[in-house]
Amino acid sequence: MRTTVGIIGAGPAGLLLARLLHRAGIDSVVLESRDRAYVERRQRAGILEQGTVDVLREAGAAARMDREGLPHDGIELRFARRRHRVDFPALTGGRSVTVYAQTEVCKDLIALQLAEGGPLLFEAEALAVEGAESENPRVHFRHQGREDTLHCDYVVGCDGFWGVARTAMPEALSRVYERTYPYGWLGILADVPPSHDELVYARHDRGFALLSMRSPTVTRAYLQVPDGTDAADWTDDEIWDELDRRLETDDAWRLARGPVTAKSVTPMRSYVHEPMRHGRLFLAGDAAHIVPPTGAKGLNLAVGDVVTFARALVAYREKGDASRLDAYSDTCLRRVWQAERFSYAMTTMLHRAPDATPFDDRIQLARLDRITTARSAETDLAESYTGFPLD
Ligand code: RFL
Ligand code: PHB
Repeated sequence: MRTTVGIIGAGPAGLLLARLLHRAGIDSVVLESRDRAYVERRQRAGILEQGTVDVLREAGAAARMDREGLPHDGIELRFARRRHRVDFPALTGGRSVTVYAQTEVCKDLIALQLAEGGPLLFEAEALAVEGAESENPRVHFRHQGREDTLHCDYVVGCDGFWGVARTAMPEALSRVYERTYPYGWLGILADVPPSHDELVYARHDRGFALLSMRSPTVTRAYLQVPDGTDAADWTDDEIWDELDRRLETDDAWRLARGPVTAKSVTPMRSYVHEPMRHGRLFLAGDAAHIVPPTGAKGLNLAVGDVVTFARALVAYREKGDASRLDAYSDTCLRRVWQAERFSYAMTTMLHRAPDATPFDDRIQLARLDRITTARSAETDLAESYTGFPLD
């Protein structure tokens, strides 16, 4: 099998890249180790930055998002039983975000790819990438019990944190920057209308809580839990009771409860692999970097990487200008580190570490107080949350 761009992984990064290349007249093949139903059901991100929304529109992949996505002009910070709304458009000159689940973005892109694009092979597991330094890198893969080789001009590893592409980077060149956190998120989906019309990020002495949504009738919520927690250890009533405590306010606000339809625990980490390119092998999305979910940045970073790659490849093919391909890693990493900074800041401001001291608590409250009283601090949050420009 032969193609111009071999794409490993059909998460948001791989699927959007295939779509962008198809629109630019460049052929690709996507290899995905899981089956279609699994990829379409995996519960993950929920917030699309303005730039991500714009890219999906340009890619002709926004019809359902424009109908069903929920535009949000702010978030609420909750701490010390107080509520503070951060008004995005007022602070950023009109920018906002959209609530539209990653599952739906993936379903839309898969349907378009199968109808209009190049091959998208499910249950096709990449085993190894070879020849990154040569003119024709190769991906060895297994599909329907048979081993095969995909010959490419470029390989883009969009295969997530546990993928195979990153392992093809020479160890001597690789640098890893990493931090794990001593807590995770217990996430639920519930059949009940969200209790607030915007997302609520809460700092509480018992730990962080987030109230989000998937639609006007479905609530998504998260609780900070100790590392190693099993979702089955929490009954539905215990989850609602704990959300109630951590989201409490001094006013008449009340949390509505409903049947919990899904429950899972996510560990938290910050991780960056540098460089993001070696020869003709490029890494994009979670394959190269992970952020803790508190800043809602992971999916948006994945989108940024593949937009940068697609634009660079088009510039090279149309104008013979290789400078953007050469700069791929540096261009992406500048944005990645801004997202790492913001996600780390949000995480450490809102979560309570198991060894937190009264001093740490006071510093967290002072940081929140600063955001609610200094326009410069609030603007920094609003600009970071709604997203950095794509190059
Ligand atoms: P993905 O989505 O992990 O996709 C990688 C794909 O590669 C496949 N794969 C392979 N295929 C072939 N051969 C192999 N050897 C392979 N190895 C792996 C996998 O099956 C998979 O289909 O990576 P991608 O595309 O880079 O996308 C990244 C995003 O999924 C991720 O960053 C976000 O979900 C993070 N995230 C959030 N991001 C946001 O922007 N906003 C949010 O609000 C947000 N909330 C979240 C999140 C992630 C969460 N979890 C569960 C980690 C909330 C949570 C709870
Ligand atoms: C979500 O709705 O899944 C979600 C929203 C905001 C975050 C993380 C996750 O920061």
